[in-house]
Amino acid sequence: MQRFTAGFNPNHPRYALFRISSMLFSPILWRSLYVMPNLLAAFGMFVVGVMAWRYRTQRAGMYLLIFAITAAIWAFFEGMSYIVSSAEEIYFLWQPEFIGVCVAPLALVLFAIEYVGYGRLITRRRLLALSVLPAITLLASWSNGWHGWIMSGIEMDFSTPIPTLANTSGPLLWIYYAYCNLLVLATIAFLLQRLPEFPPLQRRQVHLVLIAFSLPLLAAALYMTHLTPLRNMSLIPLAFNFAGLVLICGFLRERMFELAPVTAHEIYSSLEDPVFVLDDTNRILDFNGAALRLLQLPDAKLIGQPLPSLLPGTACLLSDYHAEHPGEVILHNDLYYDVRVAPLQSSGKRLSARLLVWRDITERKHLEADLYRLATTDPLTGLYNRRYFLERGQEEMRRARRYGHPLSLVMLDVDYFKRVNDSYGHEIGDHMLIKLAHILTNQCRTSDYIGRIGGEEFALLLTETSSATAYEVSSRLLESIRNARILLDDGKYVGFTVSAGVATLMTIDKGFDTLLRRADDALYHAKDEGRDCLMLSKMENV
Ligand code: GH3
Ligand code: MG
Ligand code: MG
Repeated sequence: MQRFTAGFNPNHPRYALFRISSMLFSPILWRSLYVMPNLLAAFGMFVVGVMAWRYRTQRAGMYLLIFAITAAIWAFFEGMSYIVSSAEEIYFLWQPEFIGVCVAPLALVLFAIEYVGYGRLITRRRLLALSVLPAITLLASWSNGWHGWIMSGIEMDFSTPIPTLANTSGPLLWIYYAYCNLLVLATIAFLLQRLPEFPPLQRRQVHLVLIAFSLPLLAAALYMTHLTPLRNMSLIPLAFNFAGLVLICGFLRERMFELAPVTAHEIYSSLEDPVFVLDDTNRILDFNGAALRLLQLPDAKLIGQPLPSLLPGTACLLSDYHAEHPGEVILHNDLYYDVRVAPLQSSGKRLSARLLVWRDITERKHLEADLYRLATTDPLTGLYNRRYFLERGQEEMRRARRYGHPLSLVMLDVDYFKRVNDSYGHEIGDHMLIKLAHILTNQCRTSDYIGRIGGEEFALLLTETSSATAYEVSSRLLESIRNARILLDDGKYVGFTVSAGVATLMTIDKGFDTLLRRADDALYHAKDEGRDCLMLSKMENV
């Protein structure tokens, strides 16, 4: 203040502006302008790193964590380098700073690719290839004293408001800068090209990445052309930090880790159900891994092949091009599939291609078959149970009436079965019932129905069979049963007989139960006659 001439009062409010401008030139303020943004950015990135720690198990989270830590290191040491004032000290700080310089840009690019759902493109090999130049640059930065590839000379620039390291980038650093810019540019170009593929919600995320990525590009351009507002102050670490912050904001706003966009292809290939895309002549245009396993053919042979020639079971399903309803396909190896056919659409436009989604329903089919068997048959003999036999009987009766065909019913009951149980035990009794079931099954036609309708009572429904034929058939059956033997535990054999009653459908039969009652009456008649014999219902003549 002594420099001011007498009569000039710098404390006068009139000179406030002057006072402020002279303060602006104070070295401390200048230094803060270089230092503070970097320290703030380092702190910001540190916070981001803490936040990203939670998500480190996801790949995007891991890239973000690596980016945040290395970007924080970068900004912190960049800030520190404006506090020290000798070239040696700055150079010393560059050693740790280069960890950030060499890792953060790549980590941010990887994070952005993962963020927009193209993480599958980052294979281990590609990652390795992308890391080569950053690794070389890092090693070179640590051994710069020998070759000067990173900094061609280490000298201070005193023309800046505070002493800074002169911008003397060596050849390798130029190459590395160009590489980073190319990486960022390539990512931008890739995203721009793919932008139309993204649904609107995810398009916002891509826009965010594009905005964030243009910042480091701008900063690099300014630094290279010496156009930074503060001379020799690199804005690149700030720009990368800021880009990271923009993405973090997106993350907070859209909770992107929960909503991480997934591309259709990823869903498609990770599906456990086989999926095919066919053209309008049913040739395969695309397929997923599960589809390949279904066909058990080499990958290369599939594209262009007509699906019905590989899987004949699909021919019927695919014959109607406009059918969209699901169909069932049974493959040769007894596998059941539910196949859904859907036309492919692209932005509202129908394409001449169809999507086939297969679902393995073999287990369900087997379960259904088991349930059906349990509901319709008797577990001991495997014959139809009473309920199912009556159902079939009613239907056959209606059919016989409609076409005027004969229909006969035979009721059979094992004679003195209680004695068999009492003398030889229940197990032998069961064997006897199974044996009887075998004889009935072997001697009847497939068009006949055989049911176990009581403990030791059986019924035969003989379709297209007159009273006389039914009598003949039953006589033969009784003969076979008479000759059958059951092996006992002591090696001896025991035989058994049955009594039978036969009734043939007549106009007086109101329903199947009437026919059943008549056959039953005839059976009791046979029992009364001394058993091991056959009686016709009283209302019929042979
Ligand atoms: P009838 O000649 O008059 O028909 O005499 P029966 O002894 O055969 O007739 P009854 O109705 O008195 O006895 C039938 C026996 O069948 C009674 C029951 O314990 C037995 N039984 C019913 N279901 C089964 C089965 O699933 N296994 C065995 N072992 N026995 C059964
Ligand atoms: Mg009985
Ligand atoms: Mg009996």
